[in-house]
Amino acid sequence: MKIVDARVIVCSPDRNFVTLKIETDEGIYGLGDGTLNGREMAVASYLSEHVIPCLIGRDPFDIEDIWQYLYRGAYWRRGPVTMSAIAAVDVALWDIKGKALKTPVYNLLGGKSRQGVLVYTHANGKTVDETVASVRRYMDAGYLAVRAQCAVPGVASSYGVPKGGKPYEPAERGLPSEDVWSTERYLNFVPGLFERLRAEVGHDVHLLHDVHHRLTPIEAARLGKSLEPYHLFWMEDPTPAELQEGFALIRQHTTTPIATGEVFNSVWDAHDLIRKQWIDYIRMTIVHGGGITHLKKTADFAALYQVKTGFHGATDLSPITMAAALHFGLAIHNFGIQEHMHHSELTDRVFPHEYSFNAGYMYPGDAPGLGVEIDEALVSQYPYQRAYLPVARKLDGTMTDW
Ligand code: GCO
Ligand code: MG
Repeated sequence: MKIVDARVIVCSPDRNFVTLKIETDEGIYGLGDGTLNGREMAVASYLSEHVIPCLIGRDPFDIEDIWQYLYRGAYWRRGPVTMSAIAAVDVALWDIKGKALKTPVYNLLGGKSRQGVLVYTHANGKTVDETVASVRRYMDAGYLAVRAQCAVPGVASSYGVPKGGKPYEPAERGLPSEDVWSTERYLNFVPGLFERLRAEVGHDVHLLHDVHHRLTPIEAARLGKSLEPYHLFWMEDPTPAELQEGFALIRQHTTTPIATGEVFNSVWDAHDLIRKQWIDYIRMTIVHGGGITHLKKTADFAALYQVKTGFHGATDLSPITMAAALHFGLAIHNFGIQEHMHHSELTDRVFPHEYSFNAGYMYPGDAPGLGVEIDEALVSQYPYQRAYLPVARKLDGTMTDW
């Protein structure tokens, strides 16, 4: 089999997505996701200008060799743009191989290790009451694990809380909006939120919380310690992870489990975090971490240190990545949990898919390959629209981590 054509499709059915379609001489094609929120066109042009010309004529079954060719062959390694582009190719090739062999991708990764993939979704509210009600709604819908975010009093536009009654969506069209942030108010508020949640929803549901890279290690240590009575499933991104040994300080003080890595793009970003057991869950994403091929190696490395996966699954990862993550999560042994943030109804129509949710678990379906399509006629009605993630400033105006 040979690759005869490849195309990048950038569309915006409620939000932007970058999709790579690779076609073969046998009529089988594969789809890969290369969406990088707020930097979509950088990946699109990396693919069209620099990657696609090198793919034509290659055997799509040589997934490992093509991965190494694109990674080592670029000389300039790593980074979210490069690794998202490589991921788009890699995932499309796994899709092709599954279709050619007439088997779902999870079978190519070792087969089923479990019957379903445990997922968590996002609850939020402008007040504690609203957040409690939102968690309850998702529990009633069958979720066994729910992330809870709440507006912090005195901090306008808190992370994870929607504006204007719409579902929460990280990126916004137009130029970046500015959020404000106060560590002091946040740290004083969050323990009370979880105290109330446990009192109201009991102890069976898994509760998660995303700190979104906003604390110093010692502040994160204080938060983790104060949340221990409410036994969170995890505290996510407690501090920016460039300083990997910052996590050692957090670990000295708290047993609240830690998840990090949604902005990582290589196993090297997590090397110390994993081998020193400073984290419990690795959140690297198939789309931003070089695809299934590189994430499989990362997960196997993490398994040696009893670190489990907890992959990022926000709306800025297309249904193609969601499907890939579900096949992956069904197959690997050290799967922990998968994030599931609902795509809009329009996004789901543009990317018809086989995966489904039932009683807290998701299932990738048994279609050959990944089981996701793209409706190209519909796509043409929703062209790319420039959009950005917000930026954040402290109350005194200093730029801080969003
Ligand atoms: C999460 C994330 C997202 C990110 C978003 C950025 O845990 O789901 O933190 O909400 O902010 O994916 O593009
Ligand atoms: Mg997060």
